[in-house]
Amino acid sequence: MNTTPQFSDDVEAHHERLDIDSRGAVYVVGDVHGSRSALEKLLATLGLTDDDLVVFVGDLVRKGPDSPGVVDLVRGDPRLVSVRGNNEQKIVCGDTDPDWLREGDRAYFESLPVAISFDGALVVHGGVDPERPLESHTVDELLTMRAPHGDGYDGPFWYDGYDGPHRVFFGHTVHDAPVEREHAVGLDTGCVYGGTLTAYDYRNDEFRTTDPTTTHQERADSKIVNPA
Ligand SMILES: [Mn+2]
Repeated sequence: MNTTPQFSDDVEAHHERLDIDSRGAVYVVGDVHGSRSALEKLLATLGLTDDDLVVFVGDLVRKGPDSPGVVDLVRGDPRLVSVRGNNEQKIVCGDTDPDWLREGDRAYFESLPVAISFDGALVVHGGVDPERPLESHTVDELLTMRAPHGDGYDGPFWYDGYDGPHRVFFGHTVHDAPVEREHAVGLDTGCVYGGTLTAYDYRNDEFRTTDPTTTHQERADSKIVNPA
């Protein structure tokens, strides 16, 4: 399955299609949330070469201790690319104006695509509603999808009902272990809540994860999903 996803014009304007044929290793990484030290540890574990590619599922910033440090790391390395998370979107829309925000940060977040795709893979921050065509989704829906017919963290979650055609890599919903389904791979393992930072090795179909991190924010257990 190698189909380019079809979006509405609004989303397509923020969709980046990547050709990974000439790339080496390809990783997809979960929500970093300003946890620069966890990101540095993960990248050291991956040992990237010049041809490798790392795609982040968004929410690079907010909640953790060093959002600017994470922005600098990702912006400064052409091998690292990210979709926009709802936390970047809040800054783009002016809903929040964090004190760490610097000249150029907002423009950088605005430059981030809402969707990145390659092969049969689709990377978005939130997810997709399994009962509606991809073309009908808005930018906000792709950024915040969690439980389309449920109530937030009570579920049922979108990925429980999704059977393709794309394999969707996502963050946004915190899990105590990565979600691994045929058509959905959930990578937010809560590194800012004392969990881990997770990468998915696309070529080898395996997860790479840091040790549990320092807790920067407390989170109720009811807002951490067990994917089993
Ligand atoms: Mn997040």
